Amino acid sequence: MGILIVDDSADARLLIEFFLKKAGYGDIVLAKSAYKAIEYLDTDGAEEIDLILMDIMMPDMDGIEACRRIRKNTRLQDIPVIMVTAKAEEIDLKSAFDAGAADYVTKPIKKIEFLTRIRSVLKLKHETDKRKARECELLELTQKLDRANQRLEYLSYMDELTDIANRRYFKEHFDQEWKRAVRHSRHLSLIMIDIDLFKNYNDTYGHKEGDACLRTVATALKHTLKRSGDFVARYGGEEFIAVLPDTDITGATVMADLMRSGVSSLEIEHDGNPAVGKVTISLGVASTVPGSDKITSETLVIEADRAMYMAKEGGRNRVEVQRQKANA
Ligand code: GH3
Ligand code: MG
Ligand code: MG
Repeated sequence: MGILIVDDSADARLLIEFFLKKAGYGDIVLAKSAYKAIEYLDTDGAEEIDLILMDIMMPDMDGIEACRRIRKNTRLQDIPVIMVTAKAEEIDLKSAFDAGAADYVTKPIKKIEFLTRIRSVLKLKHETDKRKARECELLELTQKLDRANQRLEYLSYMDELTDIANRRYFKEHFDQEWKRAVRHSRHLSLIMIDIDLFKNYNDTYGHKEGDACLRTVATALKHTLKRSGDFVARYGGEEFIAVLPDTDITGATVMADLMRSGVSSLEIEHDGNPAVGKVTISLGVASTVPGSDKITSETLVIEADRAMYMAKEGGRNRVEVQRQKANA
């Protein structure tokens, strides 16, 4: 617990130091002018000093001006200042409190009163420090909690196995894109993607290999999408879905075929897919200009799904497009 004594009189400094040492305060720093005191506080004193005893009448800078400067300095403003003043200076008390002094003692110093005032100011400072530390802790905890919540929120939108968006994320994203497309009368396309004969893959290579395969396929699909607005999610077990804004059926079909050839070129062995002996996908494409016809966001998903089943029926490892609508 450090106490800084600021007094231009060497005798006064020594006397105050003597009282304090006798009362058990060991950490005492002496300054013979306000400038010296502020210089010390500005360098390394800010952390070490818990109380300043400041003489009012000093040449160069008086104690009141010094106190004002300390109060304005954000690093020092929590250190209480007790003014030490001669009786004749009582007129200065108002300006001392206006300058931010915590208390005052009069010279000649009466030991009991002096030590009592010091003790109570230090107690208050200690309590304020504790409260501030608790506030800091609380702030840190709140920030930690915020970060944890953000992470949880992120995780609740991601598929744990493949680390791409999950179905919940797809629904929210697709809904937003649908509304945006309605507002701007722009095309919106969906691609439904399903791994071919994946049950056989699990049966042949085991569930763990199956999981690894899902991850590889998900990554390949994600990397095929180049535009920043493009989006792919895991829709179910071995099903994925891509949302392509501002993309018509022709553009979406090109993307779907890039996905198909991308997965095929991974050359993942799949003996249970006898036609080609490797992992392939079947894809269904559906597209509309939302709001321009009777198609809803739900029916567009159904159409993409239907097209995907047509691809299965047509022999798998292919892209099928929704049946042309009358008004398309
Ligand atoms: P099709 O070409 O007609 O789509 O045949 P399929 O075997 O892929 O279709 P089916 O729906 O019969 O089987 C899907 C399989 O996907 C069954 C299931 O065990 C597997 N599967 C679904 N989710 C996961 C998963 O998270 N991990 C693994 N390893 N397999 C999964
Ligand atoms: Mg399948
Ligand atoms: Mg399936």
